[in-house]
Parts: sequence; structure tokens; C-alpha cells
Amino acid sequence: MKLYWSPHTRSIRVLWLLEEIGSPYERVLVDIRQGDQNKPGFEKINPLRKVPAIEDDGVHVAESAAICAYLADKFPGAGLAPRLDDRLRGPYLQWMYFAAGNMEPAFFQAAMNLEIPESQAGWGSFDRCIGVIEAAVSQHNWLLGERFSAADVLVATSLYYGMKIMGIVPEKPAFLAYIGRAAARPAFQRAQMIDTGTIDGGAA
Ligand SMILES: N[C@@H](CCC(=O)N[C@@H](CS)C(=O)NCC(=O)O)C(=O)O
Repeated sequence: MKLYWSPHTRSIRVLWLLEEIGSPYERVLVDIRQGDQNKPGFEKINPLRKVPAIEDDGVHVAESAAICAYLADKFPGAGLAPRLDDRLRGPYLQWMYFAAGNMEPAFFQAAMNLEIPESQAGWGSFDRCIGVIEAAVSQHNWLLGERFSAADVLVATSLYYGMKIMGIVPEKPAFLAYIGRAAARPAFQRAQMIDTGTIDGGAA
């Protein structure tokens, strides 16, 4: 398993998930600030020339949500995705797609101050998206209740990014508590230390 990664990017999601799983992987640095993603050959790893991407025994997967879904299903023992016959599988998939399909565009709409009619924007609006997440994480520790899943990796990292980097997500108590629970996970802490170069987590 190879992870194509660049520090301080969406790669952290996959790094965190791989640390939750605990199976060996090789980390390959693609320094996007030096333009490594535009070098010849990287289009075979990800035709969009972005990180993260993975290669698993010759299979290439890009898009952080797709990678997280792939890895969570590939390593069922890690318990990061409800199985096909589990009643939580539906809500799990809903949150996985919500993170990629609603949060990403809603956040950029807010950051760019774009006016889009709510009935035409698939995500409704930034406030509606935020309200849905606040309701979910106020009631329980994780999106699926007391069960942590790959969906939390996607939603928590986006919320953190939206709050601390983009400055568009309000510092509501429920969001701070949820991000705090995520940050307290040992796998997240390892991923952060790998991302910042404090510890070595594979061949970079
Ligand atoms: N939809 C993609 C977005 C990936 C993405 O935007 N990656 C950025 C870093 S966070 C990147 O590789 N940028 C380099 C570039 O666009 O040249 C995902 O979720 O994986």
C-alpha cells in the first residue's frame, strides 16, 4: 500500500485513516508546493494531479473520500465502516457522500461569498450544511452515535479546516467538542506528527 502524500493538505485524512487501521504502508512525498504533482507520470497516479492518492497492488484510487471508503472496506477488522448488512451502513454512506458532495462546495461557496439559490445548490446552503452537522455531533460522540467511523475522519478534518484555516466555520461548542474528541484519538495524533515531520511513519 502506497500513500501519495503532501504535508498540510487533504492527505492528512488518509494518513489518519491508515494510522487507525494500523496496517503497514509506504508514504511517498509529492511536494505540491514544489510542483511534484505536475511531473510526467503523476497523471497515472491521479489524472487530476492532486493528493492524496493511493496505490494498492496496482490499483490506483484518488479522491480522499473514495480512498477512505476503499480502505475502510478493505480492512473490516479495523471497524471503520459498518458492513453491508449493518443498519448503520446507510447513515454511514450518507455522511461519506455528505462530506465530499456537500461540505466541500458549501465551504467554498461561503469562502468566496457566492450567491447560489438554495434550491439549485445540491448542498442547499452553508448554513444548512453546518446546521445538519451541528445537530448530529451535539447528540452523540460520533456521526454514527457512539461508533467512530471513516465518515468522522472526513467530516472532522473538513470542520477543522473550515474553522481554523479558512475561518468560515463558527467556533460552536459542539464543533469544538467534536474536533477535540477527534484530536484525542492516538491515531490522529500519530498522523499529525507524521504530517509535521515530528515522527517518521513510513518511507517518505
Ligand atoms: N477532491 C480532492 C481534492 C484534492 C486536493 O484539492 N488536493 C490539493 C491539496 S489539499 C492538491 O493536491 N493541490 C495541488 C494542485 O492542485 O496542484 C480530494 O478530496 O482528494
